[in-house]
Amino acid sequence: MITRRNLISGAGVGALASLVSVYKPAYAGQAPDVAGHQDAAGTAGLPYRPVKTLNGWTLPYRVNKGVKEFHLVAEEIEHEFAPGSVAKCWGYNGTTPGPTIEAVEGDRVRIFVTNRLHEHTTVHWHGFILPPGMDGVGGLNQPHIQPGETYVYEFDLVQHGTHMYHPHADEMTQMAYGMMGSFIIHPQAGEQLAIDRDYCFLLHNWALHPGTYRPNPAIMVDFDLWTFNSKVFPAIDPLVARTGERIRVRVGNLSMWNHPIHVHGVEYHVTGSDGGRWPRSQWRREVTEIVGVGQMRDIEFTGVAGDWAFHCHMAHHTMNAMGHDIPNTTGVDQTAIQREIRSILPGYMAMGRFGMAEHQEHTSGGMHAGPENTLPMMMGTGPFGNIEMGGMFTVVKVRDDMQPGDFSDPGWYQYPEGKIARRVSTDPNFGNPPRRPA
Ligand SMILES: [Cu+2]
Repeated sequence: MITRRNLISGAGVGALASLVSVYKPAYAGQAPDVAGHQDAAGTAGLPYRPVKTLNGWTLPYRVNKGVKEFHLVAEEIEHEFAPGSVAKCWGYNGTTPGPTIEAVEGDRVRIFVTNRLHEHTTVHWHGFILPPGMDGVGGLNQPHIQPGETYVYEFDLVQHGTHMYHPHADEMTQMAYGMMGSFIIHPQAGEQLAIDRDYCFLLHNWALHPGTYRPNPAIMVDFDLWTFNSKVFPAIDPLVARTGERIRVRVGNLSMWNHPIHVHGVEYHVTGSDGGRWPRSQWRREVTEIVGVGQMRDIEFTGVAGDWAFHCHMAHHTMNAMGHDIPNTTGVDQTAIQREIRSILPGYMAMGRFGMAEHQEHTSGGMHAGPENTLPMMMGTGPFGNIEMGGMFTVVKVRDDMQPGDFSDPGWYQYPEGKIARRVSTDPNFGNPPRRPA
């Protein structure tokens, strides 16, 4: 058993060295799969269950005389939010968010940061208890890392929990372009209650205005894209599990809004944060938990067979770019104006008289094509039709026959006979529903 105290003694260091040498072969040679999926088979022998980063990957490391060495590279990248929308973004090691860093409480880490941007940067280790010279605030804690330079950070991990890393230099711009990553510290003593699937992702917003190719960092409120790990629905990976498995989802927020994270079909417990896994007495039962700007929240639940929506409950955050300034057309008969516009713009179709649902029908039908490089406001098709979502939305897919460690998409849920809402009438005057007397 390694404690903080005996780590400092020579015997403790030796014990740590032999412990970390166990990790090394597990990750040795593991190539980052930028397209999106960690190799579960490459993690055998780890003294912890690795996290699954939605649409992301985990940064391999090497062990140098008992110290875990990581290397981050800050650089400009081309990023796809979903097919049909790519942009020049900034990230780490080729992706936004950057790769997830995973280590264990009690580890000493050495993190090299190479700056391939054309302006200076730093990295702040968000939520970490560390010496002030390692905290990464440019100008305050260290000189800035100039273009082309490599700096090294080195500190002990004295806590466990869900953490993040991000620049603390021209922060507004660098984060607006996508520079951020998750940093998970596993508890040294193991998990008191075992976790079967451990997911993590970061919340973010982007001012990628219709028809443009670079997010605008100066925008404060009018964002166009709302993302889980820099992806919008339906490009966000589903959270898959086997019935009865204990699932943890770790959510960090580096966007400029708070996000009420809501899961259907289960009552979950909020069980942790950057403060680690909380004592059981502090767990709270919720169905929606606000993850505030700069906060981390861990939620846990037991998998129930089915397809369950998992999303931010701000309705505009499950939409893609929209014209916020257009007049409200609900209830407005636009037949006459449609006729007039068609005389100059053949094929023009007015929209929105009865609501906005027709938007997805029209865009998927090839009408109302927006500016280039612009996603429709609503996307995604399920087994019963358009899902009419975008942005911060994905699906928890739980199946009885999902193999442990299998994260592949099982397709849509097959509903048991008679266990699905169904049509009983097409007459609007059907039945005799009670109405409040006038
Ligand atoms: Cu939100």
